[in-house]
Parts: sequence; C-alpha cells; structure tokens
Amino acid sequence: MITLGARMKQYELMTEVVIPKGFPVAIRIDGSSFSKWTKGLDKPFDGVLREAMSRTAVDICAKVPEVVWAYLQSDEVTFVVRSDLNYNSDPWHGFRAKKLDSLVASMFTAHFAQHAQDLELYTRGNHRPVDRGPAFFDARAYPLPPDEIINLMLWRQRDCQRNAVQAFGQHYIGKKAIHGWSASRVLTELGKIDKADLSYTDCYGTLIAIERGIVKSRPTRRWVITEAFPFRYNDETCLLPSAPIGHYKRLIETIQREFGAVAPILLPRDFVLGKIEEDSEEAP
Ligand SMILES: Nc1nc2c(ncn2[C@@H]2O[C@H](COP(=O)(O)OP(=O)(O)OP(=O)(O)O)[C@@H](O)[C@H]2O)c(=O)[nH]1
Ligand SMILES: [Mg+2]
Repeated sequence: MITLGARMKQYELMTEVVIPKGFPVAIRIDGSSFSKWTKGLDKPFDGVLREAMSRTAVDICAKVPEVVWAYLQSDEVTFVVRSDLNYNSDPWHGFRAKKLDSLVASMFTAHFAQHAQDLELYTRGNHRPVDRGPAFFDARAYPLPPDEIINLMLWRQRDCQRNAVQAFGQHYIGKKAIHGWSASRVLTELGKIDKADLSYTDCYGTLIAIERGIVKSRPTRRWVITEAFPFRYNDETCLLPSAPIGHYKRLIETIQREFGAVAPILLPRDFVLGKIEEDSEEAP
C-alpha cells in the first residue's frame, strides 16, 4: 500500500524539472512591474537603483556556488553558473529548476530590500518623495551550451543598448518626436545634442566579476562591480560609442581565466545576431 507521503509527493513530482549536469546554467532575475515601481526615479537611468541592483547581484554571486559572473542592465541580472567545468561538483540543490527559480527570486528580493532601505530608495523621488513599497523579482534558471553564454550576454546587452538609445532619445529629443525612428536615426540626432551623461554603463550595462589577487603571498578572491565591456565581434561596427578594447584588458583576462575555453569578445561571426535596430525581440 502506498503511504500518504508517497501519495502526496507524486503530485509534487509531476512538475519537477531537473537541469542536467554538464551544462552551464543561466539564472536571470527581472524586476516585476518596474516600469511602475521606478516612477519618480531618475530618467533614463537612476544611479541609486543601479547601485542597489549591483550590491544585490554581488550578494547572490557570493551565495550561489559556482557563479562565474553576472551581467546587469535595467531591472534584470543574468547569473552564469559553471558547475559543468567540474563534473564531480555537486549541482546546487540538485539543479531542480523550480527550486533554483524560487530560491534565487526570494534571495534577490530580500537582499534588494535591505540595500534599497540603506540607500533610501523607497522614498527616492526626483521631484518629491515617493513611497513605492516593496519591490519583487522573478527568476528563471535554464541550461545552455557553453558557446551560447556569450551570445546570451550579447542578446541582453543589445537589449541594454536598444533601451539606452530609446531612453536617451525620449529624454533629450522627446517621446512623440522619436516615435517610429530607427535606432541609428535617434543616435544621429543625439550626436547633435550634448549628451555628456551617456556613460558606458548606461550603454553596455554592469558586470559583476571575480577579481583574484595575492595578499601577503595568499591568494585572494573578491567580487567587483565594473562596467561591462562590449560583447561583440572585434571588428563589428557598433552604433554606440565604445571604449578601446585595451580599456577592458585586465577584466577580459580575468574573465578568460574564469571561463577557460570560452573567450569573450572573440565571437565567431555567425554568432553575431544582426544590428541592434533589427533585433527587436523582447525578453518575456
Ligand atoms: N526611471 C528609471 N526606470 C528604470 C530604470 N531601470 C529600469 N527602469 C524601468 O524598468 C523597466 C523594465 O522593463 P521591463 O522589465 O520590460 O518591464 P516591467 O514593467 O518590469 O515588466 P515585467 O518585468 O514584465 O513585470 C523599464 O522599462 C523602465 O521603465 C532606471 O534606471 N530609471
Ligand atoms: Mg521587469
């Protein structure tokens, strides 16, 4: 005879999905209804929101085993978990997808709440104080082939670039005025305006990466918040201003070490998915 526990457990197991060992895992969190929650924050980009998101991403990187980096833009963060680099490693929570989704979403929500409190984000308003209440995040964890990690970053970074162009266009030229314009037209017009506050972070997002060092002949390891380098093929023309690759040399070296075989920025041309104005896909 089946026990009561086994009988009830079988219903739970119906929706259990386990991510196979041996794949890199991406976990993307996204702010829920942030177009409303951010009302009153600086437009197009709010430095305090960015700081709260970055600090929270560092907390998660430090807590989730085998995260190698995280990429942050807008109200979302993508964490890359490389348990596949060591086949003997124990996947975090058996890589049960629902467990990872719910745990990372609640961890991010709780840590963000603390940072938002510390940074007085709940009442921050550019005109008058706002009380915007708690912020919530969803999360999704899924496996992907190793070669696709950079493409995933490229995709999210293109979203960041597209949003940056739109946001700056709306802010400096006007929402109605740019309606129906291509990204390159918006950029051409923006070029005529003094847009000194268009930073690399706004265009390319933020990267949370491990920095290794030696202190008193002992190896050290810490998470650093840094501007993301452009994920793109070396000679691909980019619509947005780009820092010279040398600017990112140390960071790229660090990440190449962490990644082993996968070399950021050296993408096979076939993997480059088209220019940003053609890439209008939204992350649902
Ligand atoms: N003012 C301001 N708004 C921001 C900033 N970063 C993100 N946002 C807002 O957050 C939104 C995030 O977009 P989405 O995630 O697609 O939209 P959402 O409203 O969060 O909807 P769901 O994620 O589906 O719940 C942007 O459209 C902006 O409105 C910022 O720095 N300043
Ligand atoms: Mg959102």
